Amino acid sequence: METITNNLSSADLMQLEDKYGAHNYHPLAVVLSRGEGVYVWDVEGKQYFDFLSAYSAVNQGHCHPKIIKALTDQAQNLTLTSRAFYNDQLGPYEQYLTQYFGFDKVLPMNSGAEAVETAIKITRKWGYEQKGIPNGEAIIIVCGQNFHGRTTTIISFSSDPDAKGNFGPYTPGFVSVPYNDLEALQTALDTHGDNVAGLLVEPIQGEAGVFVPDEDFIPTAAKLCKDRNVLFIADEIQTGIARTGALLRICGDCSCGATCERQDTYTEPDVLILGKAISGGVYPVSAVLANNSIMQVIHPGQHGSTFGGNPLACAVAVAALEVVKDEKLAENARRLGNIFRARMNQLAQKTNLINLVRGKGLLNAIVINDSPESSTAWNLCVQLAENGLLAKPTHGNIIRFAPPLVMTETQLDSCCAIIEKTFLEFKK
Ligand code: IF1
Repeated sequence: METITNNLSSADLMQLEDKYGAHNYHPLAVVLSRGEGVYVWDVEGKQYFDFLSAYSAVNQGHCHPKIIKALTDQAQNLTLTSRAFYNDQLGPYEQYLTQYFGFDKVLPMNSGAEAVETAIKITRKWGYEQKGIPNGEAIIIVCGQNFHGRTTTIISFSSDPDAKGNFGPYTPGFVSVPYNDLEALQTALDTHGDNVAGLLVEPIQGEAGVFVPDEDFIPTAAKLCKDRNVLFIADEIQTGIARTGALLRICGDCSCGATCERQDTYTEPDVLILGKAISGGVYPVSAVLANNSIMQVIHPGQHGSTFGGNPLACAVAVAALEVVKDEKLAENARRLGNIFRARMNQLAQKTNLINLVRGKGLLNAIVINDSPESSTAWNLCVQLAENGLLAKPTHGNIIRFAPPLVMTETQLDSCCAIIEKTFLEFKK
């Protein structure tokens, strides 16, 4: 069989995906073949600024040399043992990761959804064995407009009909409250009281359109949970790893980029869920972190996965997390994010296409002044690609802008110029 990529054009490659691949995505018509830092190139050699970063998985930039070296070095030795045996990478990785984020233990998984499912299982088991919830009656509170992955249990509590429709029967045991609504959360906690095992929440709702809650929402929600012996579960799969200008979004406005002396802005979660950029986008790595009093509910044979904690994942993740600190990515994301939002708010004064600019660090979105059903946001992204910048709408009329955190101010300036040019020349 011919090698798959011998001089096939973008059109050829898109046709292959259309013919042989499930149609579970609707990508922009761009076929990428190389990535380096903030840049990607398509099959025909056109260069783009990547302003999506694989949905915040490539925070460290495409093919970061240190992370790639860790991957290729480890790949020469040992890639997978399963957990039937120990391996020489897992213990050091677990020590590094738990000390990096300040928890006693980690349960290593692969995809973000797997980590969310893991957190749900741990929370339920803790509810029964530690909190004394009657078996089978544990409730986990979630927020409307959430996105936590696409498994059957996770979409069971989705409010997105596309994500949920015709995938039933659904997993019970979830109660949804409006995001950023402390009163509704308090009511749910009061109504379901002793049966609530946890609250699962994104510190910023990414897929919902980079919805940044009120400053007091996360800290107060965590306190309401603490007061009622309910686990506060932070899904930082998209907002974590320096993306929002702090090591974690729940660090609030501290940008030390490390596990500092927990500034008063830090909200301590009982369970922390990480994914995506924990590996710099080089390999599927996710993790659930918690202290002993919670993680102790899991015993041999009760949870795991073939690839969870594999040597390759461990080596890659250590390198990827070292890059975050060595290159001060949290500080850079904070600084450049402020510049970006200022530039976009100036642009909003010159065009009627922009309703709102919002975000934290380098997780930002522009709400387009058109209906979610319109194709304006999509067409703007098509034009942005034409002009050399890749971004994609989330829900209908919202464009997410999330470049790799290694971007320089000069590169950001060029990207803002492309966005300004595109918006100012755009004809609906
Ligand atoms: C796709 C969305 C973003 C996540 C949070 C868990 C997961 C995700 C907060 C699951 C994953 C990805 C999935 C990806 C697109 C992207 C996404 F549009 F789907 F919703 F970022 F907003 N928690 N988000 O953001 O992690 O299992 O994917 O590793 O195409 O589905 P995963």
